[in-house]
Amino acid sequence: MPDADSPLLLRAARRQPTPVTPVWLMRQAGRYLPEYRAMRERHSFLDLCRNAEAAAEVTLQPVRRFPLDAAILFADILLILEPLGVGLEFARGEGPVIHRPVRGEADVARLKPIDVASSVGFVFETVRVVRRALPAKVALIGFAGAPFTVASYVVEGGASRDYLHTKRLMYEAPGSWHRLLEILAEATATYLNGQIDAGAQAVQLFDSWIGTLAPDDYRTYVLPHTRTVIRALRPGVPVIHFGTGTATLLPLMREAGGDVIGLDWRVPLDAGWSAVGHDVGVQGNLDPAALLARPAVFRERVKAILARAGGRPGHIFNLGHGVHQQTPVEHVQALVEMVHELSAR
Ligand code: 1CP
Repeated sequence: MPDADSPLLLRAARRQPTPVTPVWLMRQAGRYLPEYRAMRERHSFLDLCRNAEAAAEVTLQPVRRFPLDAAILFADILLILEPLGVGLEFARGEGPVIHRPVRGEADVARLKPIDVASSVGFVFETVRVVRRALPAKVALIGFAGAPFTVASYVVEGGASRDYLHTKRLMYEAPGSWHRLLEILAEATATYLNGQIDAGAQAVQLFDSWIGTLAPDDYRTYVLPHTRTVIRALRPGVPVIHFGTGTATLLPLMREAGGDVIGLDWRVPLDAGWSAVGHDVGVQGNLDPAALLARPAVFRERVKAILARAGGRPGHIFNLGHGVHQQTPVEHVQALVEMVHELSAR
């Protein structure tokens, strides 16, 4: 497709000029939307993910309401863990639980190989269904968890605050740690390439919890594996590399790879962009909590973020992390419209 006809999000990811700044929101499909809650009354979360028609419907819900520049596939970063044999469950109201966490060398040695095509093939079907239904100007973003963030669930058994089991394995049994991350990196690359082959036009790698690490540990225990994933991806498809709490990690994340680095709200966008270098794009970075305030209040913050981007090609507007469940739907509507209005050039 000639660049002038390609979706704004893809042009911005390639650092080409766009008439307005493209915008999408992490967790734009989800519990703040009444139509999502209605679907969840009839299906469990895993059923929604496994049923391509239902997952496609949820993916499209926010795109029907708001003038978004991208849809993000409805799935989860942990789906890829089902075949590992660790006992993944999305418990009601509690988030993900892993019943047999991987804590030591023997646990790593016991892991089953991940056969991506047979275990998460339904995700590729969702991508095909969504792409057929989506207007040409709206890009479809595929995604996966980065090896560290996915490993943190495998080792902790669920969400965590201090990542103590994860860090103990990493420091005490580095051979097993690297083996675990190699298994995840290989499966993740296959998984993302499968999404790309099915029609995903860009992919985001979520390293949401990487901010718990100091830069030296990131360099030693994580960077090589994230780099393996990114280098294995089909050329020409933009990669967005996102994490939170990353102010001190940004140059290393950039070294690991990505055409666009996702910034959380704790770093001023211009400082973050300087830290990663202006030869990559940036995505972000409104505090998702700002959407709980009136639109007139967050409008000033949107203006400030756009001012920090300075009209430079390569900015994709997003929140600094996912939409909170308590967010009023009208505020999301106002945000998406406001980004286009205030960034028109
Ligand atoms: O109860 C429900 O309805 C399920 C809640 C839910 C949803 C809507 C979960 C369980 N996952 C999802 C969808 C999801 N997860 C998407 C869909 C697309 C979109 O953004 O609209 C995406 C991209 C994810 C990715 C994901 N899952 C991440 C990385 C992004 C992030 O938020 O940092 C992580 C860490 C997960 C794990 C996970 N899955 C579900 C929950 C509640 C969590 C987080 C748990 C925790 O805090 O550790």
